[in-house]
Amino acid sequence: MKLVACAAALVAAACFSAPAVAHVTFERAEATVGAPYRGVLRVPHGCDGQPTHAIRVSLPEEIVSAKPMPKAGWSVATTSAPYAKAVDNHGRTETGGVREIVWSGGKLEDGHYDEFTFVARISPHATAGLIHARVMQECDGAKIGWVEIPAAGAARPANPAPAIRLVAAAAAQTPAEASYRVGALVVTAPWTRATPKGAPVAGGYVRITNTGAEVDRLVGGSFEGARRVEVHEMVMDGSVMRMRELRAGLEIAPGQTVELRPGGLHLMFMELKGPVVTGAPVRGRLTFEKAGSVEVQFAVAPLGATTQGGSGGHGGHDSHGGHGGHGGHRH
Ligand SMILES: [Cu+2]
Repeated sequence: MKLVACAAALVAAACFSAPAVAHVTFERAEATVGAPYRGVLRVPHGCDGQPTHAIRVSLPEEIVSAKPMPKAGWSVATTSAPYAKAVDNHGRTETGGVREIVWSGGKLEDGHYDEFTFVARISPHATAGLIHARVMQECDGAKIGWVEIPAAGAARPANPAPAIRLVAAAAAQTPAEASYRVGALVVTAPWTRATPKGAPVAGGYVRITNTGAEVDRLVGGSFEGARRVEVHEMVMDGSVMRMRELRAGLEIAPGQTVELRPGGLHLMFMELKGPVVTGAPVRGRLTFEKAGSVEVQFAVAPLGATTQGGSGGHGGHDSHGGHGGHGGHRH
């Protein structure tokens, strides 16, 4: 296609003198990598006084899973092409999708304003920074190409392509694993999960590796906001899984890593004074028979999470195995 960017002298003059608001721009100029994005293109005027009959948008590779919103009085058409990199869309792999959207056949008077909308997602492969969608505005016998992408540090061009600033998703998805050392023991990623209001207990999870030559035992600890801490195991009682206190502590043999996790061995924080809140780490302590005691911080995953990363928050994956939730635990 031949782009006629401000071809007529009159149009060029208009373009150079036009304030920023008179450009075709996105209503939302910021988006998050991997997140949904609603693109609303604002068209504030025609071309050289002529009414607009078509808006043609070329999407950059960072914008995926796009769907145009139909518009009364306009027909909408799309052109699809493969993506440079396939993306996952709710469990389905998409290898390609809409790359160009054209609204045409309508009439937007030069003195009027209108919006052209699509929904999409920002590719998880995208990196933070500016991206641009090239837009062709087509009128009777004239066109404006909103296609110019400014070089870094350069002045704003006469006909800038609408830009979106991509920001990285919060890095909180997979928190770095905390690690503590006490004697020959390495204590990794202590965590717990948020409790409902009024819950009397919470479970604590952690990995413990014995790098020494002697057996040690986890015998207890402390948890800010709980009266005491017990070490529990899960045992079968007939066909029902129940938890039981390990009064002699939990053995950690030399060279062994023991994992405390939901549905298995765990710490039990007894007689909570208040709810445990997602994202607000809680200070505590783990106590071992030989190595002594170590101060730790328990990360707090959402209610019902089955891993520290917080997956399983949708429910259904919880491997409580008849546990009935810690709230129903009797002592
Ligand atoms: Cu328990």
